[in-house]
Amino acid sequence: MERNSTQSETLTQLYSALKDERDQLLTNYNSLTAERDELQTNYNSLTAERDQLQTNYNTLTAERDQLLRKLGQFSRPQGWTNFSSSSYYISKEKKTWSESRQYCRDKGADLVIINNEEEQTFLQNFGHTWIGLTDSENEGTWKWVDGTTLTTGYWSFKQPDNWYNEDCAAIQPKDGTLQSWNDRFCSDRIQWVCEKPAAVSIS
Ligand SMILES: [Ca+2]
Ligand SMILES: [Ca+2]
Ligand SMILES: [Ca+2]
Repeated sequence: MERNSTQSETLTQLYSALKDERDQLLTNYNSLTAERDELQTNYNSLTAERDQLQTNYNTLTAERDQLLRKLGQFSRPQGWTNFSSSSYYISKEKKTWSESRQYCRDKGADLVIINNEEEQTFLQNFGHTWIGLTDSENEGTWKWVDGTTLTTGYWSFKQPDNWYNEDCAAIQPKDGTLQSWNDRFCSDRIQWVCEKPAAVSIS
């Protein structure tokens, strides 16, 4: 009898200990669940915040680009201006493509040849301008003024369209930095850009 009573006490203690442990585990579980919910909420609000910031960033970038374009139109450099390894002349006058080219050649230069994205981007600052590209020799084959065939073009959407036989390329910056070329009538009178190698300065 003595033995049974001891055994029963032990079981009661064990039961009580297990019950405590279960309660503790339950408490832990509840607090972990609450923590997880909190994290989920934080995550959601951070995601929303990030999306908002991204939208703001995009708006600001677009605004900056527009301001830069306006600034470029107002602060057009006089005479020749250097960029990278070339020197550029941005005209104030307006001429046909051939007259523009002649003007450049008379100055020991030629109409601009766009060799890369940096040059293309730089040239978005000066409004509508002729560039040294034409398909007047052979319709559809665009050639630079140095005789090389066009490889990378930065044409506007649906250009060149050879609308009523347009053969000379110009920049129309409103269409976006890397898609801004349009083929126009070579007889159109617009501004132009000449390019020549920048003078090497020895210092
Ligand atoms: Ca060039
Ligand atoms: Ca054409
Ligand atoms: Ca066109």
